[in-house]
Amino acid sequence: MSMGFDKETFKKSVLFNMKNVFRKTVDEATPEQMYQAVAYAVKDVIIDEWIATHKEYEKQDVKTLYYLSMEFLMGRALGNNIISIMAQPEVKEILEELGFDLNVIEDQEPDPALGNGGLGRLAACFLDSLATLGYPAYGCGIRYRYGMFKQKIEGGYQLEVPDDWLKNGYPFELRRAEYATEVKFGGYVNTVWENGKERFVQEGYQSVLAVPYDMPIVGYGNNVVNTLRIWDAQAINTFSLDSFDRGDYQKAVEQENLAKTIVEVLYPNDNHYAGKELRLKQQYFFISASVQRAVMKYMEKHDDIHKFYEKTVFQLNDTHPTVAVPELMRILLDDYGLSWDEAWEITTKTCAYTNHTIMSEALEKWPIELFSRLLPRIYQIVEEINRRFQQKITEMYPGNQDKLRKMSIVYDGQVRMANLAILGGFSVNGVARLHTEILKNQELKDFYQMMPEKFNNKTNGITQRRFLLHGNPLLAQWVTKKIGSDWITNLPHIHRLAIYAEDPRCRQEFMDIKYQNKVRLADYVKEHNGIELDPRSMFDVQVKRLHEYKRQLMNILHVMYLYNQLKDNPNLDMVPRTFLFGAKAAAGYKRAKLTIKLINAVADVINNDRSIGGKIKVVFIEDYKVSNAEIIFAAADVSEQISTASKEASGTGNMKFMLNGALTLGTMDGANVEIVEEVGAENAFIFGMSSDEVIRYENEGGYNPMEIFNNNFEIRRVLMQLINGYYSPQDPELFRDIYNSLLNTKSSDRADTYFILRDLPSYAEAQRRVDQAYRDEAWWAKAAILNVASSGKFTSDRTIEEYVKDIWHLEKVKVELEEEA
Ligand code: RUG
Repeated sequence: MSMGFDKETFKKSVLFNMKNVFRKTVDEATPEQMYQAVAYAVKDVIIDEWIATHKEYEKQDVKTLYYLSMEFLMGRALGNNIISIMAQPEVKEILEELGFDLNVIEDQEPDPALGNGGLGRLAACFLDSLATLGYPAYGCGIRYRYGMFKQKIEGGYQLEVPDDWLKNGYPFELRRAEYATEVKFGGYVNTVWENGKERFVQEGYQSVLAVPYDMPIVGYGNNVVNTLRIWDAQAINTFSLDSFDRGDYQKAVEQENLAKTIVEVLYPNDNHYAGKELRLKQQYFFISASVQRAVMKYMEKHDDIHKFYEKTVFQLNDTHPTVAVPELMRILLDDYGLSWDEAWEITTKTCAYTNHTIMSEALEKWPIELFSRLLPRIYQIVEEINRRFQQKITEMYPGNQDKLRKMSIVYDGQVRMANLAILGGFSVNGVARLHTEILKNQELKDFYQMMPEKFNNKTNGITQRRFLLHGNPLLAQWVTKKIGSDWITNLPHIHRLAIYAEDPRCRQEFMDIKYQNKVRLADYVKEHNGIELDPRSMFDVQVKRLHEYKRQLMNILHVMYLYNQLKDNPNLDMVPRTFLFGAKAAAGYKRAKLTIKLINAVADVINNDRSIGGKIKVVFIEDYKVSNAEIIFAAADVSEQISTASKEASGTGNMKFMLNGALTLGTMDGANVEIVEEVGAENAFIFGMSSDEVIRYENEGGYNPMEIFNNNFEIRRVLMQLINGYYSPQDPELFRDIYNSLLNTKSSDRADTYFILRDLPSYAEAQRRVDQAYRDEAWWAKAAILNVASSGKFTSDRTIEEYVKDIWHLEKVKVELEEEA
């Protein structure tokens, strides 16, 4: 139990909140009101630790990490915070005494879904690990009024429903009006002469007030509470008659509108750059506010801005926060009057960049016209950075136009954010070993050749505290019973489980837990989707964002193939299997949305066909999000990680499945490579082309899916079913686009861009191995336990320690709470 926690005080605090916030007694309260009352009581406990942590940071004058990210996919806070203050049994008891069930109360909390997928969830796991390890850090982001949309499935189609997560207020946040900061857009740059020096001033601009809201990030059992600071926008001049009189009416209205729209909504694109002006406004908005605040905070305690980097590090989570580079330059040049060289040295010693993708469609390239109009002074600085860099390229590679073309920051009418991020910082990292190698040898080869010392790998990780301790309590208790609780803060200790993989009784216990978790998921799906699942069937799961490169299409094509086999031979000997899908598609991504429709259409046909004796079931779980993900991982037997090799930078879902004892069915892509290395290829099912093969085909051509279509009857039959109305009798043409994407060069640059048909036979073969293996329950249980036991490397605690050692150079801080008098 946490030092600051006292059961009686806590109970009183819940009752007090109920009375003061809702004017109710406990027996009149709804579960939602109870959730709020408990959440405020938890915040009460946390707040002392939060204050103590920041006091300690100030006292020790620590170096601080600012993790700059457009996305933080936090998931619910209440359950996690109760676990972190180590008061779960007590809070559960108190609630029972008051007639409530903690699970039901936790379910009242909206998922703060300020992120799309892996990138935002990684940021959330990192914050958890930073606090648990005791490192001084802020997460800096945007307080989107609407987070990731809620997904409804109607008639098999995805519908997007706004996520009004702040509707009832959010108990854990604190508004910090005292740190509000002005952010300027547009206008023009004027030059003024001051003391014989040229100074640049932005004039005629519009501005908004960035107002921070702080959320506590509670370390596990160590009294450390860090901060996620998300910025809201407010109009600076609220509309007034005064301004009307002065003729500023138009401007006042515009500023009001700007503030309203800027934080309105999270762009729901994962791994895709849409080039929208509002998105660039969002980026500059939260970056300018965060960087200004970081400089101000530093200057409150120090007098020499030249040493800023000794106390501050900015980690850029992908290119989205890259304007931090020219923004810091602007502050140093214009506000502190530093020379270019001084400012550049400080900036490049402060910033570091993480690359999360090689997908070219995700590369941010802003048109100069837009960039310079919105951020005139920032653009001037970017131009100067570019001019100096081009000079350096020319010196190093005289006459080499190719280098200039590839490496310039401003080129061909565009500002290339990745190039700016690489040049503007001291570190560039990929997120899994394979991914970093591809960056060095392919995508960023020219930069690697010029500045090899910047490049490093940091294989992603996940927090075991959310994805095992909180998400899978039965397995967590079992693990603790076997090996003690060290794994909670030291996941590699989980390796001690390996010996239990040999013990038949332990195997049985493990499978019983898996079964109970499958029942829990079945209950969830029944309640939320109205579909019955058979927990005795094998649960084969693919949950992640919907994207062509992730190849949900290959999965469903294989289900169609399997169904044909069963129709040909109803006595086919196969283990009953439930294929579960969960995925949101970006609202504008037509083919992804059509794939969701296809999955649901196939589900409709198969689930209603009694002739196959329930051997296959297909289920699309609506609204995949962090809170139901925890339930899904715990219940999975098979983890589908089937991206086209080279395309998934790392993946982190793969790690969450492994930690929960699912076996990976996957390609040699992203972190799958390292997962297989840890657990052994014999305890996973690997198939498909290697990344080298994929890259070779991409560079040299030579893949013709038509050949597969012509020569493989089974595949041809499946593809024909896409266009003969087999799954869409009302509209046989419905899936034509998917058919075309696989076979018809006209519909995309290259038919079957993601090598789905090419990998399908090898995938089907791997699926047959899965089927065979599952029949041997003892073997399966052993392999599953070994997966759990081998997951130690994939804790985000390890990832954070590596960032600290190689990039951030932070010191651990201990926080002691003063005993209350
Ligand atoms: O697609 C990548 C995942 O492979 C990776 O695990 C995750 C965290 O590093 O980031 C995902 N990602 C990449 N999300 N957006 C991007 C590009 O902006």
